[in-house]
Amino acid sequence: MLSREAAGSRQLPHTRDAKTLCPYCGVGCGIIATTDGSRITKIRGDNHHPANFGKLCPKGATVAQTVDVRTRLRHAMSRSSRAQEPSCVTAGEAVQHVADRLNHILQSHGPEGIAFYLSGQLTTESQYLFNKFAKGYLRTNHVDSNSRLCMSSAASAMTLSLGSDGPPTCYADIDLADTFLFIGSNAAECHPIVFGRVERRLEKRRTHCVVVDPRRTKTAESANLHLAVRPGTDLALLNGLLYLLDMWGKIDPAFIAAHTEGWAELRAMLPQYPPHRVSQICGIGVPELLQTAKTIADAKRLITFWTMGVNQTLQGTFTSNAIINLHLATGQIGKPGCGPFSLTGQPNAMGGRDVGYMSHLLPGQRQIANADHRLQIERFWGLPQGTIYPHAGYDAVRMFDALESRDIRAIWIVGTNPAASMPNLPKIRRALERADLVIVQDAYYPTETTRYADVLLPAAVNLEQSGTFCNSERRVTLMEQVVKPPGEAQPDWWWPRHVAAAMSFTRGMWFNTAEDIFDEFARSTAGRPNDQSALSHATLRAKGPQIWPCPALGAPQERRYTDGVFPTSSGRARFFAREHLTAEEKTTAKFPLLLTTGRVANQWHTRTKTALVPALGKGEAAPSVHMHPADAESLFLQDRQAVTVHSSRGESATILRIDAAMSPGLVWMPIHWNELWGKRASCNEITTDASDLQSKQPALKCCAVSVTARADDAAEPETATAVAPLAIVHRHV
Ligand SMILES: Nc1nc2c(c(=O)[nH]1)N[C@H]1C(S)=C(S)[C@@H](COP(=O)(O)OP(=O)(O)OC[C@H]3O[C@@H](n4cnc5c(=O)[nH]c(N)nc54)[C@H](O)[C@@H]3O)O[C@H]1N2
Ligand SMILES: Nc1nc2c(c(=O)[nH]1)N[C@H]1C(S)=C(S)[C@@H](COP(=O)(O)OP(=O)(O)OC[C@H]3O[C@@H](n4cnc5c(=O)[nH]c(N)nc54)[C@H](O)[C@@H]3O)O[C@H]1N2
Ligand code: SF4
Ligand SMILES: [Mo]
Repeated sequence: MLSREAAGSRQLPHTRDAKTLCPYCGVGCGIIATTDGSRITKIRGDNHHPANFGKLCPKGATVAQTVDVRTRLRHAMSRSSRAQEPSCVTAGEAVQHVADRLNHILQSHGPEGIAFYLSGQLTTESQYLFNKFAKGYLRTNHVDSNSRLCMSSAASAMTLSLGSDGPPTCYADIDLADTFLFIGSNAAECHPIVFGRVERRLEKRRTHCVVVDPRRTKTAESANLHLAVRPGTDLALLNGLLYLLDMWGKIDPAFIAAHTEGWAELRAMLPQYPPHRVSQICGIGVPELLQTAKTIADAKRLITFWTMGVNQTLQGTFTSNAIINLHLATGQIGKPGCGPFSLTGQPNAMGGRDVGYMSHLLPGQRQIANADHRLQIERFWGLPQGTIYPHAGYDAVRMFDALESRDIRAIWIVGTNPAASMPNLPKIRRALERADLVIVQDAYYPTETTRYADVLLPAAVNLEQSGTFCNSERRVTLMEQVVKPPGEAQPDWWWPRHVAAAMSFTRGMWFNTAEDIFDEFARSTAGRPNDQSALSHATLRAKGPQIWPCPALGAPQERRYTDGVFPTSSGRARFFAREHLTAEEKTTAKFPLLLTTGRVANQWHTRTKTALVPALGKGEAAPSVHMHPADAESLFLQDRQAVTVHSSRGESATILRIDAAMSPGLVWMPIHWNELWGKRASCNEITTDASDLQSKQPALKCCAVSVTARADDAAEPETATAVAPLAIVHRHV
């Protein structure tokens, strides 16, 4: 009954080179993988790929070591009660089981009882099919993704200010720019190949770099100027910079008059941000502020990169709007070598946003709340008018709230590990415990989330399938399949395709290849701001990676908005006058320190892959909380001492690291070490799920905590080897 037409059974030629992509970050580096027919024998950077021109960082270079490993999920598993351990079932049995249980929930609770939590690490084809299955066939809009924790603020700001999601810039602009501003981005560790390109540019004369980050990061070390702002104060900084630029006559009145709206209102607000006030709010000196403003005023070509230090704050959308304000006011957009450049976190978060895998979106940058957009997609999918439910579904945080309150009964989690990566984990665990049905589709086992699964579906990783990813500069690359997936693992789209068939949703879900799904997706974007209708797997194979917009009639655009026309209702870009609010979580006598969280260069998120590569575990390979020497001294804490970090939500067991890169009063924890490493090791035991009102993105970058010595050695995280904790649990399966 089940077709094995997908990647698993395709005949693959023996020794050969295949063009594929790095599965890690949004830089989207091209890889040439050599295979002997069954194994990957060599990985090297693709010299012709415009994202990396042959370069790879240590994660990308070692990706072959994460494929054929003991911790791969090879077979489907299921259980009928949580009291049992899951046992292996065939793919056919798993499909039928999922179909029966979803049918049951549809009948007892209606479509709104079912939710999907997807990932920016899936192919566009898989993201598209899950979204279509849920919104078009099951008729639930409770489809969200880990992009809610990641890109949501930048995406909503680009849509509000410019009329379309997706950055206006491209990587080639880096080679043309003379000034770089990094706000809340540690690109040296998180987007290393892009940052390398910036560093090469900085070797040239008359180039400048300013980094705004509360920590002295590796990125900050390469900069001419580092502004160690207080967390959550970037909006005040940006308003203060624009105030100075305007006062100095360093704005572009002609651009403002011809291509924008809302300047008068914004300009009227700016005098509230004089240097002395901004310096107080941000905790930086007036001279540094003036120097930054002068650097920007003198810039002929400015690129502003921003990521999680902005997006994961309560004013993430407004701060992103303010970054765009700066570029609109100075006319530094739509021209070579300049523009606001939101770097994408995950390798295919841009593709996910293009297919509309958020609870408020439909394919082709369409909005669920827009009746015309719904009708267009209903027609396109061949569904009766009124099929798509007219209201947005729950965002990620609200989705888990609804699971806890039993509004939602079933959740299908694909390619993400919420029991480690969501804020306020004590609540997430309660939600998963209370669910009637948890389906976890992952490539590895165990993860922090698999322990809650009633059904486990094995997924192929990207080197085992063909499909597309779209990177930070909006470039779509075709990944060729390199090796076969293990056991009964399948490309992610295969599972909803077959579950849909078992639920008798055949028409419209009957795809047999990723190529067919891509063709439909590409057509869905025709005429939209993210038009990719000229693309197909065949075109991408023949012509190489392509940037969108790439309409069927017309040339692709590396740089958007070169004509000064924006896809808003008026054709003008919009200024937004956004006030800085002191809304981030406040320190108290009980929780006197601010915690921020983030990444290190050689680990990837919850480490299901990077824990498998011993070379990446060298150096700082354990959970930690970093603290300024003065704070450690006043708390009588020693370097490498076992400590507990407390917040009003929970506590995290970790190791203290004294670190002069921290500002006094601020502590920092990496996100990579979670429950599989040690009990309560995750920073998300304590983070807040309070969210930005516009984007619904949680403020993962700032919460109030205290740090105390930990006496209980028994609860200390295991630190034997980087791989052991995963392997130990795995052996029990
Ligand atoms: N090595 C590695 N690379 C990755 C990833 C990974 O797991 N590992 N993940 C990928 C993904 S999905 C993402 S989203 C990106 C994230 O890439 P980044 O956003 O660069 O990484 P983070 O470490 O999360 O946060 C960046 C910086 O924000 C700072 N910050 C915290 N609060 C504030 C604030 O209020 N204002 C300012 N200005 N800065 C603040 C932190 O100190 C931190 O240095 O990385 C991608 N690349
Ligand atoms: N405190 C704090 N929390 C954060 C952040 C932060 O900065 N601070 N950052 C947030 C951000 S920006 C992000 S993007 C999230 C990331 O959080 P997650 O998405 O939870 O992190 P990953 O470890 O990448 O999880 C990916 C999961 O998919 C599996 N997987 C890998 N490849 C495939 C595949 O091809 N198919 C399938 N089905 N599964 C696969 C992996 O084994 C893993 O279990 O974390 C968020 N959480
Ligand atoms: S920079 Fe990102 S995409 Fe490139 S090799 Fe490193 S992790 Fe992979
Ligand atoms: Mo992310």
